[in-house]
Amino acid sequence: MTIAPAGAKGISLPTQSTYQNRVADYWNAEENPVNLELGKIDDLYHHHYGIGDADRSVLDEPDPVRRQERLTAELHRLEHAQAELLASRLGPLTPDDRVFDAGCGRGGGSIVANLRHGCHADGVTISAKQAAFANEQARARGVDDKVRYHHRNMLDTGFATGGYAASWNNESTMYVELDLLFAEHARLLRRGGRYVVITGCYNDTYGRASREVSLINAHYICDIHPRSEYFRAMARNRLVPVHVEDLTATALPYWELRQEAEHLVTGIEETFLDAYRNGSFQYLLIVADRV
Ligand code: SAH
Ligand code: GPP
Ligand code: MG
Repeated sequence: MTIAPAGAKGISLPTQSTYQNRVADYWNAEENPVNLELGKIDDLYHHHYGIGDADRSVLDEPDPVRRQERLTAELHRLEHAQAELLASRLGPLTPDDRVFDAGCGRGGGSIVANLRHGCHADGVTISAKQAAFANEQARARGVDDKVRYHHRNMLDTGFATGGYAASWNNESTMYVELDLLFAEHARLLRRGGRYVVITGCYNDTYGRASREVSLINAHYICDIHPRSEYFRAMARNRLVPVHVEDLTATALPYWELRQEAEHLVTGIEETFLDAYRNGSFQYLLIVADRV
């Protein structure tokens, strides 16, 4: 890997790949109402999908403005439920503990972890704009002493070895090579630390990546891994699963409702529904111990 000098202190950082530059461009430019309008509700900005049963009665709301508001709020509730599920799996944590949020987006996940556990959090995103936005949110909430966001590569964070009690990826593994990613988590986690991932993966029993999986890859500029690769790469990197859950069925109501939200749709909704329904794509939770 080429090493480029990184400024006055003479620290060397690995050069970001052309692919990673394109991913950063996507997230620096991203302003979808489905993310910003939901986040505005309670200043928890999520870039993941939702889980659980949807209250579809919002669709029957007669007042058109109120209908939009209720749809937005219901989608946010489902996304928030996913963030809570992940945070609930981070294990017992104390306010002195530190957690690592790999691919943190606009920062909602780290805030949810801090609210639940009182812990310190370091979020990392390849987008400078997201890191600045998330730090501003932490400041506004008054938690910037404990929750910090960094414009860095999650494969090479520069954070302290063994300094973390828990770490996670919430819908951010499809941007990186899993061996490199899990090696960095294993380095950062202390022994007995907890790693959690929620991700979309392609289903090995279907065969290779389906048309729908390829369309999702093109839409987000990502590269969805097969399910099997998660377990192989974890085993190679001292991460031992303690809990695995197929969230596919519980992920469907979110997409069915989102498809009805004309003020929020991005055009990828039908593809997700097809991908889940034809069995080529799965929504997965894996909880692992760092041994
Ligand atoms: N986990 C967040 C955001 C998921 S969106 C949430 O649940 O809300 C995917 C995120 O991965 C984006 O923030 C993007 O910037 C980040 N990302 C992609 N590749 C990355 C890399 N190599 N290093 C750090 N962040 C990366
Ligand atoms: C983030 O959500 C989307 C991803 C990280 C990429 C792909 C995820 C998979 C599970 C395949 P977002 O909230 O930014 O997306 P949207 O704008 O569609 O809501
Ligand atoms: Mg979204």
